[in-house]
Amino acid sequence: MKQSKRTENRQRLLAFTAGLFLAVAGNHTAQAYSRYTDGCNNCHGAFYQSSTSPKGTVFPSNDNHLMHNDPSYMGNNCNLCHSGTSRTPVYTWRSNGTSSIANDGLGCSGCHVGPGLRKHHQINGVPGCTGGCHSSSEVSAPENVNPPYYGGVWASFTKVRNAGNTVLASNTNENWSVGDFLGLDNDGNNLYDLADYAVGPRDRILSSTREGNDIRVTWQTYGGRTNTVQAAGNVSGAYSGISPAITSTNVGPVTTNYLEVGGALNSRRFYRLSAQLP
Ligand code: HEC
Ligand code: HEC
Ligand code: HEC
Ligand SMILES: [Ca+2]
Ligand SMILES: [Ca+2]
Ligand SMILES: [Ca+2]
Repeated sequence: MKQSKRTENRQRLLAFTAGLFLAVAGNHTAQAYSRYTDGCNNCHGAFYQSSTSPKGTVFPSNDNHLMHNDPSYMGNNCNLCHSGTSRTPVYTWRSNGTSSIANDGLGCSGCHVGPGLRKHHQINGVPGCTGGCHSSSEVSAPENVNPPYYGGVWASFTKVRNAGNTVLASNTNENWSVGDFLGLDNDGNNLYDLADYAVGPRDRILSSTREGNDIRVTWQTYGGRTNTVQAAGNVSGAYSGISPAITSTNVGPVTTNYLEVGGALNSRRFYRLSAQLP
């Protein structure tokens, strides 16, 4: 019984052609990821009392389910995800909802909105969400748009808030895991929260300082962003890239720099930054 279920899951994974799940009602009948156990678990583990994370996330008490439902963490109402007292199956795109908003539950897609989640998988090389039901050009809402469950009429059923989280603190907004302030990449461009240009400020050059024949350019960015330093002899250009693409690590504000060897040998030098967007 267990064995055949696992084989079925593997086959569904190989047939990763339809979408992860849909955020809106309608056309839900024959999708590939109707239930969590239709294949999400192949990569993400069992969910209930499970510590598996392909992102390397550390869950409180090593339990993804607990991070989602325990009152010390997200405190999600059971029926934001569940549909009956038997607790299984769990659907990715619907649930019973809560008693006061009966039968209006969006399930996982109340927070993990379909287009953004699919794009996040795609950009990280997880194959096949697009092609069958979902187009690779489908539009996802930007990082600062809250998914349906984030507050509003759902406010008393979850503590999750603020998709474009700017607060570097645990157990608030989107940050419920251990030791990182990474929430969700809601729009699927691989830039999280402050690092996403829809949320955090633009990159800013702080200084350009002479060191002998060289110039050190120092700038303010946000962990996760990728910049290239460009230089020109005139303020209006033409600018060309002088550094490799530099990806800043960590989360939140980061100061980084690049030394242009021989930069001070130019009679005049103007610098600017370009940001690499996916
Ligand atoms: C083939 C493997 C695979 C399958 C199947 C899969 N995922 Fe993932 N998922 C990944 C990987 C890999 C990542 C992490 C990418 C990264 O490094 O951020 C990920 C990331 C995520 C994230 C984190 C998104 C974020 O914003 O950081 C969520 C939530 C998620 N998956 C949910 C699901 C759900 C729900 C399903 C089923 C509908 C599913 N996944 C199916 C491999 C998979
Ligand atoms: C974020 C969504 C979510 C919330 C909220 C949630 N659960 Fe779950 N729960 C799941 C998923 C997904 C599974 C795994 C289902 C599967 O493997 O088929 C699960 C599994 C379970 C199981 C194990 C069922 C079994 O037979 O293996 C129990 C028991 C359970 N949940 C109880 C609860 C209770 C009680 C609450 C509220 C206090 C709750 N859950 C809140 C998503 C959730
Ligand atoms: C009320 C909002 C909410 C609901 C409903 C919800 N999630 Fe989440 N989920 C989150 C947030 C926020 C995170 C990120 C927490 C963090 O990393 O700090 C997350 C993280 C995850 C991760 C961990 C990804 C990783 O490896 O880091 C998985 C997998 C996941 N959710 C799957 C599900 C599934 C499956 C369901 C439905 C059964 C579900 N979620 C329902 C808000 C929600
Ligand atoms: Ca976010
Ligand atoms: Ca996290
Ligand atoms: Ca993003």
